[in-house]
Amino acid sequence: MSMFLDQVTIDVKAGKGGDGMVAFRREKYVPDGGPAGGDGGHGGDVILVVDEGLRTLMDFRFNRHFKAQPGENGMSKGMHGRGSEDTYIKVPQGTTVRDAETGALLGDLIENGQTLVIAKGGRGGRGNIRFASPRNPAPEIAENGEPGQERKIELELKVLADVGLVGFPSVGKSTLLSVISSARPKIGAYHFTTLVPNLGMVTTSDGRSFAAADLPGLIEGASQGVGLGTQFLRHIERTRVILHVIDMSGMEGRDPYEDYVAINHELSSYNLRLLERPQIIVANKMDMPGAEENLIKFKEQLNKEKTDEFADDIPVFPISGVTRKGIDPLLNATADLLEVTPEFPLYEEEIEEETVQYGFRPEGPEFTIDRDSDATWILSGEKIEKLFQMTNFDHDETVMRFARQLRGMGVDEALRARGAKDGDLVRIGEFEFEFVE
Ligand SMILES: Nc1nc2c(ncn2[C@@H]2O[C@H](COP(=O)(O)OP(=O)(O)OP(=O)(O)O)[C@@H](O)[C@H]2O)c(=O)[nH]1
Ligand SMILES: [Mg+2]
Repeated sequence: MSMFLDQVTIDVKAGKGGDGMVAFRREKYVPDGGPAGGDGGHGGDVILVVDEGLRTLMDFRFNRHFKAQPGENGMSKGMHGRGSEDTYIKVPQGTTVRDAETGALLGDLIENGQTLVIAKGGRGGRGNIRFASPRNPAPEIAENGEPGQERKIELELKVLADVGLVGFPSVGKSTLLSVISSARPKIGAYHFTTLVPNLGMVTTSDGRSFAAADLPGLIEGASQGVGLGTQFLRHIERTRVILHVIDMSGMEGRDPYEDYVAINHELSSYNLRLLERPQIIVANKMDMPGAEENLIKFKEQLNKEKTDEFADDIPVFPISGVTRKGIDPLLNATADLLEVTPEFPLYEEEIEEETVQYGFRPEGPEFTIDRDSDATWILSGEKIEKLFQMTNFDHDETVMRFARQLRGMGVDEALRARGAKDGDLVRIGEFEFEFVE
């Protein structure tokens, strides 16, 4: 199991709004004071924020539940509850955010400090001051705070690099990165030394620079999840140029050209058009005996596979990461290719405009009616359940307001149409009441 976490689902719950208060002024010599219950404060949002100091989603290994604080309840003397602070969750640059239930893309977080609200705090319930009217100057009505939005969010990390180093395990990707940048990836004579993509800034001899990442080794079947699999192919998605590193010494007993074909096959099988990215072939380990002959054979085979005489030659750069031979021309060619290669848009789909979740989501019926085996009528639906949660059942007048709201939504009529009789039980969530015509 790799220690690298680049995809994780988290549960987030925004803060509930504070409850509105029912209170009355108590003034000397004034027998019945007016309403004085304040509003509840706003519940905290849950917000993602990019922190350039993070490189992985490791922090989420043991911590996947995030809750924002509720707003403060309204108070007497007309004082409103304080709104709660928002809860920030740090994510690395290159984090893609989706609604885990619908799969909808919510954002692609790139810039340091960039933020994205992923769960909206509930608004505070109104206190009884708000419900005063000439007809009802002393209402015993207050709203509870709106529940905070609750969501499952999927985070996926895609490394931000212009250039990706791709190839079989142990072909020398990390060695090359360590030579061309100040990155210090682990290098080893065994497969899958690299488990975490390493990122390095490269500067060419003529002063141009780009970001390069060595990616964990790919093997046949990677696109189907074999080896470290697709998990790492997705990091190539953001790169514009692929350096296809090949062990030209054949020291592990594989044929360099077959390696080349196999890796390209994996790139094409992964459904993200990775082969559309231009490649440079890096013929590595040229310091080894036999490498020169293998390179000649490799180029012959490469030419044979050319579709026609007008097809572009794929550039091949012989190098040795160990002796640092051939590095300069490779880097200059890479910078040249970057200059003429556009970005490949990662998402063709639109990022979903976050509609503010105040009030009620328009989709879906306002309520549904079912009948339980014990003949109780069951009311459900997002709007009706939220209305229920925002009702303060301590005050009869508030309960009556709830009944009026249900009538206004057409609940009474619908129940009657389904055959509900006086005295039948009706249930919303855990709460039961009698149906009265
Ligand atoms: N002779 C020779 N050996 C090299 C060269 N480049 C890398 N090696 C050796 O090849 C082995 C693998 O090198 P790495 O750089 O770790 O290879 P990698 O492609 O990053 O491997 P994974 O991370 O496992 O996919 C190490 O023992 C390196 O010393 C080279 O140019 N010449
Ligand atoms: Mg490596």
